[in-house]
Amino acid sequence: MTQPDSLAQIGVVGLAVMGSNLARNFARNGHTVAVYNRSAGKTDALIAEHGSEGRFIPSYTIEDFVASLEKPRRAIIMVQAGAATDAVINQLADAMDPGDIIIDGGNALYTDTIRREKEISARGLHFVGAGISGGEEGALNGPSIMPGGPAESYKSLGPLLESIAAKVDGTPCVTHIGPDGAGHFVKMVHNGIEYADMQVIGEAYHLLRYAAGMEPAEIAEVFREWNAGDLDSYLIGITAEVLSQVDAETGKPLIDVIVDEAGQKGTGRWTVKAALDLGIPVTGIGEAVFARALSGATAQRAAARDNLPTGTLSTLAGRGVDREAFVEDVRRALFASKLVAYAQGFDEIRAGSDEHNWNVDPRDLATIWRGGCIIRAKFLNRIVEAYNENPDLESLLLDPYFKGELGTLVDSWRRVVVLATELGLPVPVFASSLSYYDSLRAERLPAALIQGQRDFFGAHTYRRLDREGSFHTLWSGDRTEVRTD
Ligand code: NBP
Repeated sequence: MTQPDSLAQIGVVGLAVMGSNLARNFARNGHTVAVYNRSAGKTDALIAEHGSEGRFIPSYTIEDFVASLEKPRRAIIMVQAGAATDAVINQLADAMDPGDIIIDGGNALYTDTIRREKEISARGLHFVGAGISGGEEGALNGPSIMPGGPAESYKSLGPLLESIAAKVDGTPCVTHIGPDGAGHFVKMVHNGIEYADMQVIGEAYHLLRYAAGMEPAEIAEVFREWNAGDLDSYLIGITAEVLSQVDAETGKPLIDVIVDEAGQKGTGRWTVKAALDLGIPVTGIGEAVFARALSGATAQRAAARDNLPTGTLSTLAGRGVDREAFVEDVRRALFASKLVAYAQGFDEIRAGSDEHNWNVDPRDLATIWRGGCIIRAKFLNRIVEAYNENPDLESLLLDPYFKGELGTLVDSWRRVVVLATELGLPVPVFASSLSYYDSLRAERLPAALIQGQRDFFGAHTYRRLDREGSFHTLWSGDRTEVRTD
């Protein structure tokens, strides 16, 4: 179908920081971009400040916006998640024709995306829930994009998204993830992993600062060194930057003037809630979410500070620990805990994919997370290799490479958790990840006792190691065993 040159290949609705940067990214990559925002001010500001970066078609009504798009129309919504997104979807759907594609690039809850896809496809339109990671910088210079929705829409949308996505070794950090809510589910778990990754870095910093007594600038150097090895990642890199920063007003390290209460917008919490429903232990992500919640429990923390008994505490010197060796132990504990968080996140993605028949390929995720997104890291290449070698890997931890790594990390990991405990320093993700690891490899778990207790008070029955069937002991009778199935 021939169409006037003046029409736009893609449109963006919502021109706050994410939407305007995404629109600029499309324009800089040679596409004509239709732009619309509920209030005219943001549209005018985008055109006034960045109109020279490419071809933009500004509109001031949703109808004009839709009319400025070539067919099949492709419009990306970048507005506040929730009710605002629903409102814009409906306005677009009313103005569009069958076959057009509505893309929600916001941080939607995947169950909302599943619902929206049903509603929109019933109207003959395509709906794509696309997770976009990388914050405002990524939106402008190359994000990692996780589109769900019908595979058919990716044919029309994919090349456009590939042109603006981050590239690693020439491969764009975008691919079709799976139907309906798959893209937003995967983005949600990405954010959950990000929570755990940030928390383990925080725990490492805390130990170097308060166990080893190092200054922020020294610790920044340690993180710079770590960033040249296995831990090479965006988050380790920005940690060194934050720790090097000096507050202009007080001359103190910036970290020492920042209030120690971590905010959260909800995607970590969603990851844990979804994991609970799927029955997948994402202990690292869970502890990271709880650690943020605890940091914000200001009244409780104030009441407990200097008030709760500590027991006998030790120091690094008191334990005869060499500082240099300790720093290396902390690096290894960080890496091991990070491996657990990723393994758990990939477990959740597999479970979500199975539950919803999405057929998500874990290799795709590790590939598109190598660039553009917040958890981009060198070791994602290893995850791709692990799943290439064995797509049905029971756990990432069981991949021969990671298993070998864990062999070199585990003694340090144990020493760090013991030391932190003896020094009274909290390491919730280091410790819970180690417990997860020990639970996973244990010959026996206390779950047998729990089954006994459940049978005692609720006749919930148990299975036996030595024969098939379900059994119940007549606890309040003569305590003989009966078969119940
Ligand atoms: P915000 O989440 O701050 O949303 C502001 C935008 O939503 C404005 O364009 C605003 O229009 C529009 N809007 C609202 Br609020 N209610 C509306 C309604 N009823 N109808 C139409 N438009 C409405 O913007 P953002 O920080 O750029 O994020 C956009 C999306 O991207 C969100 O879903 C966010 O979760 C997601 N995201 C953000 C980041 C990030 O780093 N910030 C990263 C990844 C994903 P107005 O100008 O008329 O008020």
